[in-house]
Amino acid sequence: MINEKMEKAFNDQINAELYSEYLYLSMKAYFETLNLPGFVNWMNVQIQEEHAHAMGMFDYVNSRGGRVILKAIDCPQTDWDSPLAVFEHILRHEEHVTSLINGVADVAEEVKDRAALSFLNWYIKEQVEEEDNVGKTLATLRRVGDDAHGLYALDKELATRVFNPPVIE
Ligand code: OFO
Repeated sequence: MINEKMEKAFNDQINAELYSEYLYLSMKAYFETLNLPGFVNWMNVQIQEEHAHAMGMFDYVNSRGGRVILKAIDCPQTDWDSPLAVFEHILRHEEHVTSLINGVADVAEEVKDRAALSFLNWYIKEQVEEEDNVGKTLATLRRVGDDAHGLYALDKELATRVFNPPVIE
């Protein structure tokens, strides 16, 4: 049976993951208006990943005899100045999510829930990958600057990203 404080930390994080999904959906809508299909595809993959992150915790809380309580999802930003501004936002957001995941792991340590800590290791490693992935695209966008050809080439590259359903255990 899961500890009450641990259950609340997971429920808060489920909300944060669903907010991430919603934020990336909003960014996808922005890229649709710019007619950049590769960026739209990248967002599509990101949306599916965030949904999988939320559902991983959803299933975990249930497997531990806990109760998932869903809350309202905050309204995401709807407009940005440029693709660069979007990726700067994503990196800031993922750094924030990393600190939230670390906070959930802190609760697991506090209540001595070793099973939850072991489960959270997957998320801790995933955040390293998320930040690295976004940081690389951000660096490319900074190099591209206002060059339309560079942006077109990056859009083609982002079009190749595929969603591989994660195995979270
Ligand atoms: Fe769920 O990793 Fe991004 O937010």
